[in-house]
Amino acid sequence: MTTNADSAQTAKLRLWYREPAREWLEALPIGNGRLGGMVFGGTETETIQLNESTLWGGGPHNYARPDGRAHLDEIRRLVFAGEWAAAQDLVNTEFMGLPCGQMPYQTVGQLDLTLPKYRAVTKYERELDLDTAVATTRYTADGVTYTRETIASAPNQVIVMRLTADKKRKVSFTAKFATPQRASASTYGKLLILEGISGDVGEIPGSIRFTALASIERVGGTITAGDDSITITGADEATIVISIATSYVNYQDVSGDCHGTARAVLGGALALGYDAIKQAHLADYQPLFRRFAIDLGQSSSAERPTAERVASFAADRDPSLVALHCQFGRYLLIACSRPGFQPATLQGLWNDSMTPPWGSKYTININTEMNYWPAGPANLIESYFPLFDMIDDIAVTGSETARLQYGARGWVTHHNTDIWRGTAPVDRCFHGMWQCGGAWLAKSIWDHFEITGDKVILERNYSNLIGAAQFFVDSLVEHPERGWLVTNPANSPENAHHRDVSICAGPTMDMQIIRDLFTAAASASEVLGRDQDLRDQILATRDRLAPMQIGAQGQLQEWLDDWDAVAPEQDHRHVSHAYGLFPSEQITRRKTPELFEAVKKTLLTRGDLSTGWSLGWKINLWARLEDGDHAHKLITDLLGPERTAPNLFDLHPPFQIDGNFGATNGVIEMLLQSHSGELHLLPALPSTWPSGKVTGIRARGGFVVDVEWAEGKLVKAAITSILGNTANVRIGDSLRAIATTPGETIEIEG
Ligand code: FUC
Repeated sequence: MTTNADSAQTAKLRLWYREPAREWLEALPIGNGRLGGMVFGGTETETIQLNESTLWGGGPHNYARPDGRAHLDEIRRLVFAGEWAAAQDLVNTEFMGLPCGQMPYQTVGQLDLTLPKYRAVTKYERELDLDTAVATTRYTADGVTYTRETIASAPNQVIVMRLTADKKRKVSFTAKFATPQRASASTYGKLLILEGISGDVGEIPGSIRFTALASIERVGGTITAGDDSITITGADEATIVISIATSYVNYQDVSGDCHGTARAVLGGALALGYDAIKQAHLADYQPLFRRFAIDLGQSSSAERPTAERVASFAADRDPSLVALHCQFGRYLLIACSRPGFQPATLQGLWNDSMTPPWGSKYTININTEMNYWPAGPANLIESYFPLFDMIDDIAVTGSETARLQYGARGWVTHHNTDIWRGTAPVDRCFHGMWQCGGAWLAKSIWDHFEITGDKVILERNYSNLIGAAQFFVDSLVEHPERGWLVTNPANSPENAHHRDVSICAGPTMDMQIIRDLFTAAASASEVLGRDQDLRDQILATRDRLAPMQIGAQGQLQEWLDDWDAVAPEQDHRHVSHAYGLFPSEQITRRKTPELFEAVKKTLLTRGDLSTGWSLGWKINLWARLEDGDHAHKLITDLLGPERTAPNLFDLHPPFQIDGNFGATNGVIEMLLQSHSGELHLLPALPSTWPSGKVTGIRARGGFVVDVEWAEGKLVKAAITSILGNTANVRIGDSLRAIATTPGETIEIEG
């Protein structure tokens, strides 16, 4: 077995269409971690909608509520007394951030090309090749075949479109920027220039300046520049090189030289030319993408255009669409989470609006964490780095919030953050009064270590992990009747336990997340030989957390009290307390069989159908329940046109990228699980994928795993050990411990 995809398979790894995109959710995404483009591929006009990851509304701002601490004791008293409406009112008036909403990620605008009017267009096709990360549009018009290739280059930090024709002097167009931002467009020689400043948000003025440049290069023909447009006529070929920069330096500093940076980056790219930029792009991208390959079997539908395959997925159950969708998630993660830049937002990197849904921010009571679920298993571990950089910032702003609002050391972040690194509770108490956002993010530092064993990275992030734990050591309160240590005020994300109130103390998910955080922080302190006293304190505090409880219906209780049967929304999209089953391993089939049955009961009561990300989570949950057919049923719910756009973007609706990433990981979780110290091969194989092969899954404990199966049974597996740990390999009920040395590959026959 090889860890590289074979070419026969990668040839089919593309999204493709027989018509240009009429709307944004039909356009094809490209990205280099900082610049994003949505390519429409028209024949009369071409549009690339453009993003730069640091272009956000508003300006540097600290949202912490300076006098929040003064009201905390009374809020806590009301919560423990069961006076939820009063507690919620008090949080809304005295404890929410200032202002109590955060600021949105915004579009740069778009580059539009007006093309000649052709009499007849035939043989139209556009595609996004996932193996090369090149978007191509090709058609024949009036006897000439035109080709446009567009790439977002990470090494050169530009978006480049090359336009060619199979006859000389046939490339003609007029190019122009358009934007909803406050901006001005101009030209300078062969350069289109767009300069502007990001949007105001309430009282907070837009403060991020940006410069977008498009240099129009041509071979042959003529060029003429207007005030804000450039026209190429009768060229043999043309290349448009787009460079965009903003003045964002960090969450406190927006004084960067966007014009100088955009020009310098453009100059570097122009010196290379298209062929060299493309070669560097492939040399950079392909080693990342090709670390992992997946073949779940073929069907005749595989030859059809992508949107048709989505439309008929429920009938076809085409396994190759599942594999494509899984790989598309990996493509998107490479495109929107590159070291040195911003983490993936609710829309990754792609947003055409000034006021996108939920601000296209970071919702951290599930959505941002879900974005990073595949980072390890899908073998893109460096995708975590932008998240770790963001944690560096919110550990600082969050320590201010911890001090001012809770009188606690360490740091806290509630259910959202933005580019200004807001950490106070925002929106309404019902949604925002949740203390565990930073805790869940900090846990990813340990997830990275469990996959890689990399102590240097652990050391770099250690103080953030330990600081997240310190906050809860200081701020948990004793439950007056039960004696457990609990969060208060809290909510079980966004779910009402009684009509219109979510506020409570110690919901199950909080306890699970904090238990994981404490375990991670204590383990990290042990691995690095630091902070023994604090470690002892963390572990002693962990032992006093409220336990998971089974309620009257045999379900896993969502709250400390057994309110599940009276909660108004029985099918609520958040399945927060199932965190213990996935992503956590606090509930497993073999270690905690009663809780395992209880969480299954909870999921059955909640039902399957929900928003895209909720389905993405449930695929992983049913994989952990080792029920492959149920997990596949959820894939079917997700991959139909109601939850998957023609361009395979996940629909909440509207578009929200978490469901893409959740599903990518869910498919992997069906084929290999690594938790509880085991490598479990084919834990949840559905009957629809009788034969297949996956290569390059990264597993906890430091392994890379390839698995091949036929007739629903393991044929062989290859486990490469990176760290030399013992591989405890589970196949069904059998468990085998295999000693390994670093670099060794062990082969297992079915
Ligand atoms: C959470 C979810 C919503 C949505 C939003 C961005 O608040 O409850 O469904 O995904 O995040």
